[in-house]
Amino acid sequence: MPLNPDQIAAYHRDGFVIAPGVFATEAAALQQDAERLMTLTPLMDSNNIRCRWQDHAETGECRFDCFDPVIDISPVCERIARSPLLLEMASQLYGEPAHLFKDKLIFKPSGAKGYDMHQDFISFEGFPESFLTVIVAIDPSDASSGATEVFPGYHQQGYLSPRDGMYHQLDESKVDRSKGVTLDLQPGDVAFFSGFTPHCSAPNKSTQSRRLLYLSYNAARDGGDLRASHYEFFHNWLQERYAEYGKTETYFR
Ligand SMILES: O=C(O)CCC(=O)C(=O)O
Repeated sequence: MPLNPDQIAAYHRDGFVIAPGVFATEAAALQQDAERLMTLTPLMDSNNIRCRWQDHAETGECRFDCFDPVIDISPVCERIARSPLLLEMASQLYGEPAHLFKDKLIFKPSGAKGYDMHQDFISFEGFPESFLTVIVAIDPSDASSGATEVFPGYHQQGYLSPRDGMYHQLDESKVDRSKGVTLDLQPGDVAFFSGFTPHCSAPNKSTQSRRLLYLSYNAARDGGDLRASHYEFFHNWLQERYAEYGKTETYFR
């Protein structure tokens, strides 16, 4: 079930496209494995740079939010991330082979804050311009559960923040908020969006977690298989950023 020509054209025009039901038969296995991942409490340590944390939108309580990477601790996520079908779909968007670059599972528990406006591209040396992300929905994702909201067409302008090797939120004045499209997804649906597509998300106001698997790819022309070198660079970079705030005991496990 690869992408059809209309979906490929929509991706290039809008910077995103939804493909419903691609992993409908894997959704239950994904949900089960996401439950198991939440039992890996020894990994959930604020010094473990595999973990990301997010505040509760109302109480301010800081809670576990994300494993990045995830495929090395989840066989189901790895099977999907490296599935010939997903690689073929990403290749269709590139017009050449695609390589897995990055993988994370965002749990977004009930009440978790959203994400500010940003583009996923980050100007690390050698970071692929062809970076694109595939969301594989594990739970229903909609406006009430804090779905990702994308802003069509802006990807054509490229990176809209300084190329200084740092992470930047996107200056809100660069994006018309009224143009946002909520990625309404059911378990097993997938959405593709460009690394240059501005996006954000609202808090999860539902009573359930909103779990999404985020898989990012690059085109072969951008350096081939960069996943291992990306994580090596990214982990060093993260540890340097933490150290700037006096957090020097970090590790990856
Ligand atoms: O999961 C969300 O709510 C948004 C995540 C996101 O934008 C990101 O990880 O780049």
